Amino acid sequence: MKNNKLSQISNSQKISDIDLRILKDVEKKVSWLSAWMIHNANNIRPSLDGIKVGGHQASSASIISIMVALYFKILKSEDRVAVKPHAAPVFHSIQYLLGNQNKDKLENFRAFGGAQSYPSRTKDTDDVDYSTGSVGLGGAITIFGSLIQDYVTQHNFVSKNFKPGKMVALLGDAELDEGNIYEALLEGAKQNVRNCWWVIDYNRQSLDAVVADKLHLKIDELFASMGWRVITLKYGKKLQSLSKIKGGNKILNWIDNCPNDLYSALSYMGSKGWREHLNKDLKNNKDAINIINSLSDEDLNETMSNLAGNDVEAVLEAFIEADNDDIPTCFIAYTIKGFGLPLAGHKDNHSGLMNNDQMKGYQKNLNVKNGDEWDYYSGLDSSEDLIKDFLSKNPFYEGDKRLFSDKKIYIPNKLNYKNAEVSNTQEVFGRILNEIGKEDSDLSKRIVTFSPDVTVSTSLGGWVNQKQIYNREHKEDIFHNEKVVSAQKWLASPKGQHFELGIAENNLFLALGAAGLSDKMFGSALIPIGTIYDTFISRGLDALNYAVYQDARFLLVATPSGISLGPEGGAHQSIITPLIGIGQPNLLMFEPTYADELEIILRYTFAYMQDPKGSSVYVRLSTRNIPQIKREINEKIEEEILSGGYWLEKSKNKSNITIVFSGVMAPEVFEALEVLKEDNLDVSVLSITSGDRLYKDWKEAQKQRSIGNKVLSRIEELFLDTRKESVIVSLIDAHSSSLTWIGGAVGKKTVSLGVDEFGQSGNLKDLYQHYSIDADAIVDACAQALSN
Ligand SMILES: Cc1ncc(C[n+]2csc(CCOP(=O)(O)OP(=O)(O)O)c2C)c(N)n1
Ligand SMILES: [Mg+2]
Repeated sequence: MKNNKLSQISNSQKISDIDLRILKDVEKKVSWLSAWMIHNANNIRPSLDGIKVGGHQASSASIISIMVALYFKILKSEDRVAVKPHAAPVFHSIQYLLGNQNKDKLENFRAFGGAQSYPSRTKDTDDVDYSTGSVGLGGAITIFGSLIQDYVTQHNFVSKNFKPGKMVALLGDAELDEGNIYEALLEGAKQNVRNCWWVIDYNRQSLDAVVADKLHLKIDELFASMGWRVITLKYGKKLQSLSKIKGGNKILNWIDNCPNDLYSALSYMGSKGWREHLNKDLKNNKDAINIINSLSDEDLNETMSNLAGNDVEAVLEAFIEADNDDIPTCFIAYTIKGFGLPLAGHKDNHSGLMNNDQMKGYQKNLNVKNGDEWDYYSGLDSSEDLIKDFLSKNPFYEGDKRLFSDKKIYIPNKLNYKNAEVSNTQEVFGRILNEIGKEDSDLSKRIVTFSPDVTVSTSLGGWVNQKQIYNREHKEDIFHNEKVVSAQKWLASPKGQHFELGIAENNLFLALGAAGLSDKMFGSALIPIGTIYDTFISRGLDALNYAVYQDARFLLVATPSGISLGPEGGAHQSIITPLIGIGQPNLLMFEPTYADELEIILRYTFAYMQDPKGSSVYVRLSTRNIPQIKREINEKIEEEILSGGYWLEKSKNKSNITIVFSGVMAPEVFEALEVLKEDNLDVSVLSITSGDRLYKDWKEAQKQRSIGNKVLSRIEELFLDTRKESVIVSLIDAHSSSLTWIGGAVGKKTVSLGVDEFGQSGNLKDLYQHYSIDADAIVDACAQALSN
């Protein structure tokens, strides 16, 4: 508890007594409902499987005053909040009082279809702004939410009456252990983030432990060095008043010097513990001892546990005072985990639950009548009318709904680019974007790109030269002005359309998540595109997971990929990413082979991202140049390419071997085909543009068949053109299992080729030979598949 900084709050703006009385009632009600919701789920709702339900009574109790002050007095409808995951019960209770959550959902907290364990934008129905659950991510996305808010405002994409809001993160103190927090803070500092509040529930406890002493000093310094205002809320009103009594400061000093674990333990033990320690440690100070002796057990306990973060009046005053500007602000609010509950301060309280007797005692203390557990007013001091009136004036739900939408961005029937006889998909992606950049179209204006320091090496350079880098302030390109020759013109301005991020893949996905919600958050549709090296998707995977979990819509362009990046390899070769493409919900993956496929896929993606039934899209590209095929693209071919797989080569007779491949392996497939044809084998080649889509389609077909609908999936349909006893050889520059499932889907013996070990540097010939994905390996695999 060592901290020499006193709370910064002043009493300049008073809250009316009546408002305060009602707020304390609301606080009481939220405390009760959060604890009861969890108790009901664990002890009253019948259990069918004996599995622990859980919920976090202590984490919830810790942050109630903070959330009540925010939601009932401070937040306005334009503000957006990321609530710490374990405060979901508090959030749901608040929404219940505000009429956005129903009793049924609360009774079914953590049950199927009920209120979610952790606030979920997509699964909850009570107005969650940002989904949280993986600690650190919820807080961090608010920084990017704020940057995107500035972006759409400065680009005039918002309606005339749009008001910028605060992006508020409510964080547990242990969330600050997550590295992504600092990546986000640094990016925010670079981009001059504003309108962002982080409120840290500083209960000095994580899941397992009590945190190190003096941590707040580090937090203080860190935020200050990032340009944030830091406001420490330490003493509640009762403790603040001690400073005015003789001897009171001695008690405050004692608290300042009390180690975190002792303070927590005494909060748990109550008055007896406090008295014993204070009497011993302050025995030489008569005034302090007089104060201690003058307090009843209850008053002593209340006073000593009166930290500002658990005192609605103290937090409110601080929020009101900081609410007059757009400076990013971190509030370090001292709290007690489990405040007001028998679990308070106990080091094991994270997953602790009150037992039946404790709950009964708690109910009695709060005057909630038996049978009135879900009642809005039972046990409160203020009248029903007064509370109703207070709730009806809530500034958060004043005026229109907080749900926005925007009209769709028009996507043309063709994207222009110049193809060459030999080319690679990454380069073509760059060319397509460059051409879009030249247009004065809606699409050209609404695309916003992001890259974590791989802009040029993922071929976004041309686009950025035209569209400039986005920054709130205008910044000249000094190299350009000084006439230093460079292909890049890196001018930054508020009109720019590219976010040049530092090398932090978490930030890329947080930014894409925030931008991909722009239509719903700000009523401004965007087409966010992020570029990344394919292998580094894993680096930000959890942030990607959360971005798509909240149904943010964006295009992820991952390139280069696989061992096909050749000499540049080392540890840059991606192996498992197609499996991520298949396994990750809400993310449709494509891996095109040819330039014309990529054009079709991008065009489709821009529309699919905007389709309510669509999702985000991931395209895996390559820098490997391969000969292109000349063909007229018509609607049928387009459809086939987008279906996930199509016949690139079909044997005269029904085939007895099908080579199934994805991406850049086409030249090896054709080389092997020539050899196999010499043996008079009937071989067909199936190009898989999206194993992910084919797999999903197959699963859907199974579901339909299970309810009696006679349907065939695309992959099953395709294989009708093969012989019954035919075999499959699959090939991909990625883990061999990526395409193996096809054998199971169509009931055919399959030999899978791919890269199952870490990559190596080398030329493609050596590498393909070493990993057995060259033409010889394909021919061998065919022989093997046919042999037994
Ligand atoms: C990324 C991630 N790792 C681990 C967890 C498991 N976990 C849940 S809560 C928690 C500790 C949280 O402590 P703190 O943030 O201080 O919250 P509070 O004390 O307010 O409960 C941990 C480790 C998680 N939710 N997310
Ligand atoms: Mg904590």
